Amino acid sequence: MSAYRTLTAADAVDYARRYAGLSDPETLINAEEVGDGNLNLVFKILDGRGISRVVVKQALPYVRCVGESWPLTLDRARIEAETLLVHERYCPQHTVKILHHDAGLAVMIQEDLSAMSIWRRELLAGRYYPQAARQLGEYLSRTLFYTSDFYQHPHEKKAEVGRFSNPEMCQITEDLFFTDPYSGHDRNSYETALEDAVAGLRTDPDLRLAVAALKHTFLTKAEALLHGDIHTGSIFVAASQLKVIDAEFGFYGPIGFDIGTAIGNLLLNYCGLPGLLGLREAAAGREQRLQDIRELWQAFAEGFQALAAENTRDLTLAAPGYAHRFLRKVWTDALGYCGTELIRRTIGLAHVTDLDTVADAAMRHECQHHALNLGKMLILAAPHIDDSSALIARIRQNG
Ligand code: SR1
Ligand code: MG
Repeated sequence: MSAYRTLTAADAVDYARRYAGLSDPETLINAEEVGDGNLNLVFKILDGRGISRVVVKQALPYVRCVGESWPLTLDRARIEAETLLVHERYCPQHTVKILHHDAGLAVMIQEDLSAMSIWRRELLAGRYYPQAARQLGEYLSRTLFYTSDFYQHPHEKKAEVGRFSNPEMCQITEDLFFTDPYSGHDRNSYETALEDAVAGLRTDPDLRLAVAALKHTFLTKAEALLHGDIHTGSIFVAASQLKVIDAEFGFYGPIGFDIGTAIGNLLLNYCGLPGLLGLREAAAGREQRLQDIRELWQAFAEGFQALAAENTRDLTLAAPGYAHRFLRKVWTDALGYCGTELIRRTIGLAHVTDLDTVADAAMRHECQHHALNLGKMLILAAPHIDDSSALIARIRQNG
């Protein structure tokens, strides 16, 4: 294990030459820093023809989008690499390949995905990938089933909960999802036009109670090894392919959190589309998002149930009908977490381009209000929304 130092572009090239396992390492000559997320350095490593061959990703010892005033654990790089390796074991078709990692340097080398596109960017441009939601549902069913108590031996599961203990990253989620938006934290960020709506979040006792329950579940329910931050900016898509990256928030938590975050990001796009594409153009995209949500849940739930029927190793959990009953609770949890993702991405520290890049201010505020109302409705009504058809009906009623 190496001692930590921040890599320069030249270091990153040298590192990739040594550790990427390429048959022609000497052809790597250049690095381009392309990190546009909130936390890390990301270098594409290019050969002499300017073709990106691998990606070197390094965690910085602080939150990149805030600066050195917010220090952050480097152990997140180990957690990210190890989470992706576990997820790759169970779902290689939809998980980025980790070629090498070093916990001391907080660095990993990943396969290059330049032939694919970030899903969020495609959704923003109104480009549709009809297979993507089903593939994401498959990724979620496989990674979450095989790391759950349905499959893992209780001793292994408990050891894995320890290996993936991720307190600093979980605290970011605990604060940004469940505390800041409902308590007027300085980190929140929104325009004055939203002030009344934001004040309403702080003063709604039923909402505060429902969010408290969601946070409590997040803190205590170690159901499976989650991705922990599965938004459309962490997913690459192509015509027939989908790959998930960026699992530094991985930990053993409630399965509904991953499902809800994923659905929440599809809904953020649903809310932003009229502002991004215009009302007429947005209509088709919105129908696609609703279809995506239906298919994501269906692929996840059917996949999980099929795996449970075939592969449940715990005799008690194998009781006929139990997996079905368990998934009902996952669905309710997911709707609540989906609501918290909509709200925190609209008024909290970390926003999404689906809403923020709407150029016309009045339209942007309308899209943002829509996201807040939808988020609130989902948090409050989650226990009364029985299935994806009922969810879609509620979304349509909400505007
Ligand atoms: C301080 S990190 C802010 C956000 O960026 C990441 O992508 C996560 O979504 C986190 O909540
Ligand atoms: Mg991320």
